[in-house]
Amino acid sequence: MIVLHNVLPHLFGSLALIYDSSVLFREDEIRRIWARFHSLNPIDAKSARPKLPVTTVLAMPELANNPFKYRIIRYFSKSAKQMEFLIPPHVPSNQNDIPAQYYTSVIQRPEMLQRMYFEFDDFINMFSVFSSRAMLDTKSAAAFGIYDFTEDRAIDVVDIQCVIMTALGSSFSAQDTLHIARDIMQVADSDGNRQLDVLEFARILKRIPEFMANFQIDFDF
Ligand SMILES: [Ca+2]
Repeated sequence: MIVLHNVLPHLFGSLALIYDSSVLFREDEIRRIWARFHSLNPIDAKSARPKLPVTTVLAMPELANNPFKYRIIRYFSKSAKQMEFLIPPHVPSNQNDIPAQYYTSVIQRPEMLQRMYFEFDDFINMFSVFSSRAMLDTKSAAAFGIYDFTEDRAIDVVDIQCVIMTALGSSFSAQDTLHIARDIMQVADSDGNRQLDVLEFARILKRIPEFMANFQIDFDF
């Protein structure tokens, strides 16, 4: 690990000031990630804050076939996070009606996608969290944010239904996913309040050895 503040200003000018030594990558790796970012033709490429449209990020080969790609861009793009109206206007009252298609369709509206972009710190943060070097706590915090489809900072049965339907597509009916989600919640919900906070969620992930390997994307750089 190197102290990036000493090195990067010479490479990338003021942009570098937004990084700190907690970034997992070496200097040469950051240069290559920077080159990858620019190879994707960001808007305002010569400015201090070039921006990649999220449609470009979604089309990256590493993400294009990932069923969670809309949740991933929502989690990592600062501009997307600022768009509060992305949050579904209401949770359907009947849980059998839902779920994943409802939530992802809100995010996928073209007029919303057009207003979201990745700056380089969003981009490298995504590379970092999905890297094999990231710590469990980092990955579990990101997984919590990505899987919290309803964006109320709790994982409940609806979120778990959304995760199942997003991961598995239409192989299960909404009714089936509801049963599965309730079973999972029954096991995972240690305090019985029918939802998981970030700490309960992290405790569960610690008991799942496959999580670290599964929550990994090998971005090319
Ligand atoms: Ca939630």
